[in-house]
Amino acid sequence: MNVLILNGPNLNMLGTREPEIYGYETLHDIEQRCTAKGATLGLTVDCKQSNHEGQLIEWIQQAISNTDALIINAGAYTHTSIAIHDALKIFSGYKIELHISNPHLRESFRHVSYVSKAVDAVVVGLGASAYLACLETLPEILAS
Ligand code: CA2
Repeated sequence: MNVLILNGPNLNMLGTREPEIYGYETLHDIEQRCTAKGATLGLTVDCKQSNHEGQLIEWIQQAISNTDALIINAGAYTHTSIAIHDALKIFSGYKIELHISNPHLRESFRHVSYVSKAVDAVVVGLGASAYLACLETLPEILAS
């Protein structure tokens, strides 16, 4: 089973600023842990990050043909991007929206998610370990 983990704008800054919100782990560390965890679960995990909306859409489109599940933290595009929403609707595999923080406890502009309307599950507020928690759920979900 192939899993794609997509991270959007500014998430390449994880571990360098605002640790009280996003923790101390870098994206590189998180991605390494995800790849290793995936291997123990029989999942091939590919991790990508971009600050560009169009690049994220390209990767979602490419995943259509070869990916079983997608975990996406679209960053601030979550709250603005109908284009990412539309791309996710086309991807027919299992889709999880993930946020490290809980956007519902933050500014009101973070309370709307265009991503939520196009995914199977939403995980918020668990911190960076949410990526690993999502991976752990996937073997059972993909087998059913
Ligand atoms: O909680 C999340 O995972 C978010 O997707 C993070 C986005 C934010 O716009 C969403 O509302 C919720 C922002 C990512 C910015 O990441 C940074 C990491 C370190 C330092 C500064 C920003």
